Amino acid sequence: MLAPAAPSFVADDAQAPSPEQAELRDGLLDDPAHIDPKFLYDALGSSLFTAITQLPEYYPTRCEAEIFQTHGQNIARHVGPVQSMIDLGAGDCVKAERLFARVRPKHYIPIDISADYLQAAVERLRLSYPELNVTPVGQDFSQILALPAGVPDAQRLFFYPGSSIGNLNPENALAMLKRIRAQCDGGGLLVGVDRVKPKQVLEPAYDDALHLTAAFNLNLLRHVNSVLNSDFDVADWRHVALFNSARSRVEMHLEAQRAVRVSWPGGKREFRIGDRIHTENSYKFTPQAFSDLLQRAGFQDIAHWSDSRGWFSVFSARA
Ligand code: AVJ
Repeated sequence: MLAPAAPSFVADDAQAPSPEQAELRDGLLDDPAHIDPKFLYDALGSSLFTAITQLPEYYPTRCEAEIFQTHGQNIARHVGPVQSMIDLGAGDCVKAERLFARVRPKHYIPIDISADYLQAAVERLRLSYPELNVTPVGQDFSQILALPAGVPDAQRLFFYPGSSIGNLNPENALAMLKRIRAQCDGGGLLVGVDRVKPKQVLEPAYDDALHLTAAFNLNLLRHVNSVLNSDFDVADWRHVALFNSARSRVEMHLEAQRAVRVSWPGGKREFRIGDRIHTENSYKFTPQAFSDLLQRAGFQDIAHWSDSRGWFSVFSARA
């Protein structure tokens, strides 16, 4: 028989932090402070991101949709037959759904860190596609080392749209591409990549007139409070987005509007006015640079298609 659970005399703040809490605490104590962009995506953050994709300034989603509209047939031909489609950062699953008619997967494995948001999307999909085997995984896909049991290991297509790969620094992007290739089993990768362009186009996309991106960035502090039991006051912070051309990335930060003290069980940090917490990088590529990255990861048979303005590209590559 199991021993009855010990009564919990231990105060909350004396308990060992979870891996997520430890990660947040370490980032907050770093100089400069940083928080991983995955913390942008609680349920509200995922809804805000979906709203962002509809903003006139946020061009990537529309450019990518245009590419699939215009070049869908050629893309599907390059991809070839697909048994299972693995959707990295699936969100509302709408992008994958638009490809089902062309790619015709038998299994669909959407992976997204926002598990509740994903579940709602999957319920919709199951009604519309009763023949499709849908196996959702509510996890951060950068942490996933093995796919769920039952995913056929032939003709796998990894679908990595929306330029999410841009969140990773070049070293981590290469490592991620190598890991994807190792799991492809003769299949391939379809990945969306945002391109280098003037900062007059890039910066408004990450600092829109309606301030939805500001809300998206600031909401991260609410999510952090709920995970870390910290006491961030959203009103103390302001959204900053800028194009760092030397590093070819748009950066998002949260900047203290006054002197701020933030506490959590077992720790605290003081910020001066103007201090920043780095919350996201969104790397921009030239087609040549991204081709090189795919090649270094071991992919071959690399093709890409672009929108009419050359702002965004979709790459297809074989393992
Ligand atoms: C979902 C990572 C592709 O980098 O453009 C949108 C996230 N951040 N606005 C991006 C985001 C601010 C987005 N990705």
